[in-house]
Amino acid sequence: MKTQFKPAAASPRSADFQSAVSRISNPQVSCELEGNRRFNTLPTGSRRYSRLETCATVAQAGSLLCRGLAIRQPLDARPALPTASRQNSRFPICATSWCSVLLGLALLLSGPGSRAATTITDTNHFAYGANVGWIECRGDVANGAVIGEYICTGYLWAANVGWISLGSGTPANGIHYQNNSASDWGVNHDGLGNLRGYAWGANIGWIAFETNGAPKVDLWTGKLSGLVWSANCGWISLSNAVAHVQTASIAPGADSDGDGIPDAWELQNFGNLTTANGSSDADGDGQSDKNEYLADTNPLDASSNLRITYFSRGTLRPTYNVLQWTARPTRFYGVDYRSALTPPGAWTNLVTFPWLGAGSVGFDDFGSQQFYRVRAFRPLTP
Ligand SMILES: [Ca+2]
Ligand SMILES: [Ca+2]
Ligand SMILES: [Ca+2]
Repeated sequence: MKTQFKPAAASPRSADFQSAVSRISNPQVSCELEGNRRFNTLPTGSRRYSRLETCATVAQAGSLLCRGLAIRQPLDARPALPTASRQNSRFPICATSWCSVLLGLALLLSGPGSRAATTITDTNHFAYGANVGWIECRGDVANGAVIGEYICTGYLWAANVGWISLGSGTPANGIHYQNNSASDWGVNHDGLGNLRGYAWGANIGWIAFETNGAPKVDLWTGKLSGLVWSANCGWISLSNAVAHVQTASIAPGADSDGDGIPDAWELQNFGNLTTANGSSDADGDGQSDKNEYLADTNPLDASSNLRITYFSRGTLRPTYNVLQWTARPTRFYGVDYRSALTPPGAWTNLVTFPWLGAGSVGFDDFGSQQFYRVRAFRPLTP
């Protein structure tokens, strides 16, 4: 039985923010408050705890501390996907005129539908909220969280509060959720790793992915960090001392016409799905539209494309080379070399940079002749 409870008095912007973050980041702290129980690793027991009753007391006292021990329900005991029902909800920015409409119609959007398999790894997949316990970000795998290049979709699962949706997967403009209507809400990805927007849990209302909590995915490792905010449940951490959430890939999103370019990118750059195809070059700069997508360059600007812009040899010492190229902040880069311009000379990797937007490299080359190439690649490509 779930119990109605009021949202926590503390806000994400209060002076208690840092201390709240500290508590949530260390589950032991809250565990010690209840019967001196503690754990150092993820609990695997099958016990359940009446979290919402506990949370009610804590929330009314205006504290983010939770007095209960977070016990996650074993996966095989998960109930069926819920029908739409809402016990309680508070939208964090209800001053806006569309908010009440959003809350009402969102009831229709609460149940999972058919979705892509989760991108979350099977080794690191738990988030944690002091008031809600462990949150399984793989959901039931078939309906689990999907971290995409433009948007997130899929569902998280928490034994104490049920399913949490990251968005429908079909933003109105085909690119990003606008979070301004009942039919257009969800968590966006800005392409730099920052996750922003709103998730929805039928039992707990809106969950904000916003600047204070700074939820983010490391686009090299796939590790998520930061916190998200629920007015009813307080902070939920995506990584703490004993667990974190990690995505194995960044989903490119739907490609309705099958040309290898995601719909979102085509709509963002051309406003339609017909101008670009697998071989088109709209700006005539020699780089196909598909390659401009892969390098995140502007397909409508002939001066924007991936190319080597500078090479020098012998500046520091006779064998020292410097190579520079056009770089974008959303892409990783690697440099390869080989001694002959055409096969059978095979490309060998000189360096691959584990950070976004690298645009130059300096290195010694003792060979008499080398050819170099620069590759741009999308983060966490499946
Ligand atoms: Ca396409
Ligand atoms: Ca082009
Ligand atoms: Ca271009």
